[in-house]
Amino acid sequence: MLDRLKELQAEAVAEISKTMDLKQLNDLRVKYLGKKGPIQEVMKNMKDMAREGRKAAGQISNEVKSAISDQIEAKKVELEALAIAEQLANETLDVTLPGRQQFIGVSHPLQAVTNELEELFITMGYTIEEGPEVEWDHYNFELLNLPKGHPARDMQDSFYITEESLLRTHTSPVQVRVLEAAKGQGPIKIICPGKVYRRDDDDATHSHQFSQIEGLVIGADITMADLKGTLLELARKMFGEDREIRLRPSFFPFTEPSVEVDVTCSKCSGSGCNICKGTGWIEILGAGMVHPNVLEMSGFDPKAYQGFAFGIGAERIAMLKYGIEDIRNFYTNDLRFIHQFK
Ligand code: 2NL
Repeated sequence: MLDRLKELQAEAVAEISKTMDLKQLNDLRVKYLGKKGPIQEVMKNMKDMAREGRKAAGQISNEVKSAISDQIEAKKVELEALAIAEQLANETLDVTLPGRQQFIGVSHPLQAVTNELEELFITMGYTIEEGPEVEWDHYNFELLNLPKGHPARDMQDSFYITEESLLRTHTSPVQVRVLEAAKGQGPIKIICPGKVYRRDDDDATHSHQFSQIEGLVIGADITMADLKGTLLELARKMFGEDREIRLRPSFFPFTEPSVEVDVTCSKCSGSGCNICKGTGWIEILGAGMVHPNVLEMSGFDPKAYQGFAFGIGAERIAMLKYGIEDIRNFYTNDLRFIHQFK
């Protein structure tokens, strides 16, 4: 019987030393030391032995069991160390490899221009107002001194939806709605950014949808000097602190007098180049003193209140500021274009 135990021990040692994986090792533990293992089997026969012999045999069998168990433990430590070493080798990080470039979104150039202008006018005490893009003829034209039949509201130029509604052709109706809501009480200082629509054939400088930013100031003693000072701030913020502006007479149905505003060319500073076409001046927006008819129709007394208004094309400003030559670049969403304006 002792020989049989020694034999089992030798067998187990041989098998354990050969095994190379933890699962197999555990199977061997069950095989040799489990309740149905060969050692237990041998021990069952011990009950027939004499007392003295039984004691010695029990001792030996315990020694064999603990020798096998120690061997298994040692092997387990060895295999676990091997597994960790292998994992470390496989999962090595080369921290010197260059990283993958992460693309971060940027503001669309039109959004950037709008944000910059909003920021400037907020610092001057204006609030930002928005309104519907589908507008009543009443607000888009009628209350802006453009009665039915007026040449400037030609069906050719607008997207009508019904007889009385259309896609707004400017953001002025937002301002008219604010005037109306104020019920004849000033002051008012607002900026109205938004998309507007005109029936144009799209080309490098025309788009049937574009972005406008209009401003309106109403008060008891607002003059053209206030308009000029405000527009000078605007020009310097957008095109550089050393810019100058000039006002040329113009016409809009909703302002009287009306002006077109030029800024000194920031590329050649007046000496003449392709951008300013040799004149040294670039047109940036239209403006004027709010027409008394407009004030009156919206419930303001033109004897008590005056005001100025201006309209800026956001695309035009962005094109001049960033040297963009084709207005269609703003709408085709080519990321290579948009990512140039960080
Ligand atoms: C342009 C010209 C302009 C206005 C817009 C306006 C609004 C009200 C009353 C009077 Cl509620 N005027 N807006 C005034 C002058 C010019 O826009 O060429 N925009 C691109």
